[in-house]
Amino acid sequence: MYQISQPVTIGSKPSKSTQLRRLLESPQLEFIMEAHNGISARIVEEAGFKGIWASGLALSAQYGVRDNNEASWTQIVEMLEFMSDVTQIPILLDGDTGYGNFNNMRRLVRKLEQRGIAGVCIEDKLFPKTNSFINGSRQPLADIDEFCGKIKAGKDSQQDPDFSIVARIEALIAGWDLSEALRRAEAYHAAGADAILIHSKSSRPDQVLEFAASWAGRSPIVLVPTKYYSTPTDVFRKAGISLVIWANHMIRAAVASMQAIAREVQANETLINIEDDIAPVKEIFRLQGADELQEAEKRYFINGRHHTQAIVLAATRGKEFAGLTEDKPKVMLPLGGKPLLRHLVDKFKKLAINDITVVAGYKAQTIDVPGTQVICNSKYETTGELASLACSQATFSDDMLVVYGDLLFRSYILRDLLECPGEIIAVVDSAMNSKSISGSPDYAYCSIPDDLSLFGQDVNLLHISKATQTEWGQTYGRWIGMLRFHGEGRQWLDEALDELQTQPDFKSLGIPDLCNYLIKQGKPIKVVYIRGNWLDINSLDDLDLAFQLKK
Ligand code: SPV
Ligand code: MG
Repeated sequence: MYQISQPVTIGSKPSKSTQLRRLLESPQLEFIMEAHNGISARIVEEAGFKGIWASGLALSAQYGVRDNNEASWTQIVEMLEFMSDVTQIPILLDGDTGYGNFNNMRRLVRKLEQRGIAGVCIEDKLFPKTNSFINGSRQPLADIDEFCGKIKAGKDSQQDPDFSIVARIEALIAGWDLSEALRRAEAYHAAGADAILIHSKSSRPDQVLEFAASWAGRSPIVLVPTKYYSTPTDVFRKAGISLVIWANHMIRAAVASMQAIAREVQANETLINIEDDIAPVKEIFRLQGADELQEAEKRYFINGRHHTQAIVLAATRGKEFAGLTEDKPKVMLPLGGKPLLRHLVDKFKKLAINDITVVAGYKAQTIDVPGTQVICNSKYETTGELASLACSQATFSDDMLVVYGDLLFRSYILRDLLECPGEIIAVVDSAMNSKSISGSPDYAYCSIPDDLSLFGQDVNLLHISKATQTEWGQTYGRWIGMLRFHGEGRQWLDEALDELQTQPDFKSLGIPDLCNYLIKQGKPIKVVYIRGNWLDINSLDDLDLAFQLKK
């Protein structure tokens, strides 16, 4: 009886080669399933299989070529790399005849080990081979000694003691009898094969079961019941078989499905009939691991900039526009042929800010600006800006802008804000006589006035108020309705929102109240000064003015 090998582990999980060796040597019947590319390999793993059969037939078929070594061995190994990269379970390569003589076998084993492939199965036929089910009985077998040399060369080349070489006997396929199969098995076992695959094209399992009985457990036996598929699996179990390979069922499933879908769409020139029968695009993204990438993007730089999110507050109607906002909110008023919100979103996108959440309220369903995610503050009529912001709290990221939806500004303002250091940063316009003053401005009380320097001053926001005279002294500008929360600032924001939500006046609070609260809590809000070049749209006059800022 063969020995169960000692486990070799990488971290807490056994290496792929150890996993395969354990499957071969396990006392119970094990199964591996065919896969032929990265996505099918993932599907096989997710279904719960403990290993993958990288079938020569299926790999050739997915390239659209015949199972006659028409795909080069390097093309096979290249695909194996994709399969191995996306899975944790071992891959046993159907290595045909080893793609040449003993020397090609040595190189193959080294390359497979380098790519994390757990083992290779080689068959005792001649290169270039033909699939066993095509004129099998006419296929010449390899010379036994030559094939044994190939097995030895492979075993001598492997670096990892658990890499497995399975010797596949084609004697029954080629019309020889059981004694020839056993003679070969004995020789291959003596040459160092870790398991014997006995192949058969019979529709009944008698031949392979007879082989197994005669072999009497001298080494693990592997079967490929493609032709004798109706055999109850327990029969293999009782016969002491180690491993069953479901050898080509993923490619056949894919082909049947693709043929049906292609025919249907071609015939009816519509996707309506098939949409429910195919995997949603989302499922493809999931299998590709799109979520992991999104997480990684949050952790690492994108285009040289951290992942920045924009939250646009756009819940109000804009009553001052009377009939113009009868059927849509202010942010959807057209300016130069496109909605105000579109202008704002374009500004974000220009600076690679693509994660844009709009908090809507009044006529929320009319907010239709591609590239944004719309969240609704259903209580917009009775609540204020802070309640709207809280509606989007679940989406908060570690670098986020909070911006009023009726804001128009030149791009450099956003750029300056993104370049300004600080945990919380407010944009303050120091040009108090700016034409842009309309509505009721939010005056910013700051630690020092704008010195008009090109280089960033270190300025703290002390207070925001609609009043020009307060205990804070003099205002040095006007907060434009734009804030950035960064790093710890996001945490402060979360804490402040949680706390303020417990207060009875929460419904009526605006973003300036949030700023004042944070300042009171000792959280510094830095100021980036600008001089004009922005506008909040509060009247029809503002809309006219906006044309000048549009570009
Ligand atoms: C393969 O899957 O490519 C095999 C098994 O070699 S079979 O096609 O059944 O011969
Ligand atoms: Mg094959």
